[in-house]
Amino acid sequence: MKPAPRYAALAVAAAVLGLGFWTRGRLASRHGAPPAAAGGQGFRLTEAASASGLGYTPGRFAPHPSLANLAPRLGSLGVSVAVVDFDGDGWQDVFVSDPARGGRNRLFRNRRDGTFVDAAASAGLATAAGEAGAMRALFFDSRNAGRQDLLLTTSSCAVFFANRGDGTFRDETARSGLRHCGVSYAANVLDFDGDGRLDVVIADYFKPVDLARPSDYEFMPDSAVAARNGGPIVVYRNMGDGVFRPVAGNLGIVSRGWTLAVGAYDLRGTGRTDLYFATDFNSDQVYLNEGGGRFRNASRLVEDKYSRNGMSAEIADVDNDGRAAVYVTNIHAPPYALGTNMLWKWMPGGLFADAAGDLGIAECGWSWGAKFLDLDNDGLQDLVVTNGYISADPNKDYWFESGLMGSAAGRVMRDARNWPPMGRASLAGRQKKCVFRNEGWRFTDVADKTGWADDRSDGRGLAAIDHLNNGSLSLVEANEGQPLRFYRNDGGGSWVGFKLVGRRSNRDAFGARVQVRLKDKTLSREVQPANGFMAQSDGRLHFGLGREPEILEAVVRWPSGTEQRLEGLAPGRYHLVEEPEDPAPAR
Ligand SMILES: [Ca+2]
Ligand SMILES: [Ca+2]
Ligand SMILES: [Ca+2]
Repeated sequence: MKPAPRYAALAVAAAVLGLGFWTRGRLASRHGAPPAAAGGQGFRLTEAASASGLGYTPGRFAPHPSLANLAPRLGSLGVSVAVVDFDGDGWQDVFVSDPARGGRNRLFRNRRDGTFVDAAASAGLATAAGEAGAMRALFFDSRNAGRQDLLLTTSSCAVFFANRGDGTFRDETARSGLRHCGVSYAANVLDFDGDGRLDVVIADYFKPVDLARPSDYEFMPDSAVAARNGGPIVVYRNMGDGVFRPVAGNLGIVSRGWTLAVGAYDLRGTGRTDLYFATDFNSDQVYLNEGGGRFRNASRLVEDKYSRNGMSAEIADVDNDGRAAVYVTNIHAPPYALGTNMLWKWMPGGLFADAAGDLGIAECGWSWGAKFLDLDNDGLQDLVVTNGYISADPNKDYWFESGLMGSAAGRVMRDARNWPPMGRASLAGRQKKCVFRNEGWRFTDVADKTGWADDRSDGRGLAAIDHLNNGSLSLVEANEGQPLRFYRNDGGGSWVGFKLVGRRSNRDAFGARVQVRLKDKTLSREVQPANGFMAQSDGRLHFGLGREPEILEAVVRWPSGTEQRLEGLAPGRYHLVEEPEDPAPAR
């Protein structure tokens, strides 16, 4: 079993280094400050997919018949969800990929009345993946033109669709240079060289293999805990005008494969975007941005003996101290899998410390997507985690066979033909989701008091959306081969939001940070909507204001280094903030 002293050892190390290990919350509890509105009422979240026009059951990816023994597993990932305002009308829409080969994606257009209607066919995205299965969707403004383009990975090669600006898209895959071939569940963007153009990171899970027409069967991991035989991580530089090229030297990023999520965020307060790779069958990888296009491999700082199945990298300042932490989901299923979800925070002494256990968010079964968002607008970001792997016959499970192959490792494990047939067996199916309410010093799971209480889906991506532009964040949950779920948030409370438009920086403002100063605290968020697992959220920044709705000021730190102060901000609305054209001194 997992030894408890690890947290203690970290705490001691932190104390020795004088770091104050998550002191804000701890001091509050030690001094008896009452946690804000503890437990109790839960959130006002109602499942409303069908009622909202989001009723949709995506298909499953089916591998070649020669891989029938592993078909449930090889078809267990692929669905993704992306919130995007694709037609630029100021209302957030929802794209959902269909992993079935030759399947039809959905693009739910927001009808501005709480309902959606599918517009994928008229937009030209329904069959964007062609005969392949559609997987990770990533929308961004590749030309700084005010239009959201789509990078879509597939079971074969990625495709890139440019937004024409009239609600339709055209296939520019060949011209873009983004015809990346491989099975990729993970992709993100960052402007690594600070030229104002968003660059792309695509990370493959498997080594190059066509699961629909395999010529090589030795593509499974060769170890359950130290596999290095997966696919590459590739960084593509945006050359301008919608053209991308692989970066020479790949920023020094070494591929081990089996990446399931790319998290991007300024983890150290340097003003630069760092990269976190949630990694299956090994420990995670983290690369710190040293500026000038140089990244430092700091992966040894996030090693954990048991948590070797990183699925999602969701990043936020959860304790309102101005510094972000990376929440990585994992597999917690004793006695089979002893991993826990991690919350890695950069400490001033130059190490990452995990506080997931102390905060009560370490365990949520076989976890996939996770999302931080302030569901009740109390100024504290809450956390929703979805989970569950394969729900088939409830009386059969595949744990024994899975463990057997893991202990065999090596050549036996990596040859797909050696794996015992899964048949109708389940593996960690029908799990209860976690809705963690941030109490200020600890999180409490209130799923039972919400519409999530009965959700036993095979959950994958989780995306936040303010579909009514009223400051209440709802959630879309994509489930593998199962109906989409839409958790409508009918809560209220005071809030403020921002839509940032970069001028010298990338127009989407990826990497921009906003700090909102209130009387009793300062809230901090970064524009990074594509973190997490197989999901992209509303790209605007949303802040619940709690009981102190008076905003003293807000400070925007643009990726260009420009700082912009905003005063006299009214709560209860989104503010459009454009980056000043004239470079102002950073500070
Ligand atoms: Ca729209
Ligand atoms: Ca760039
Ligand atoms: Ca909250």
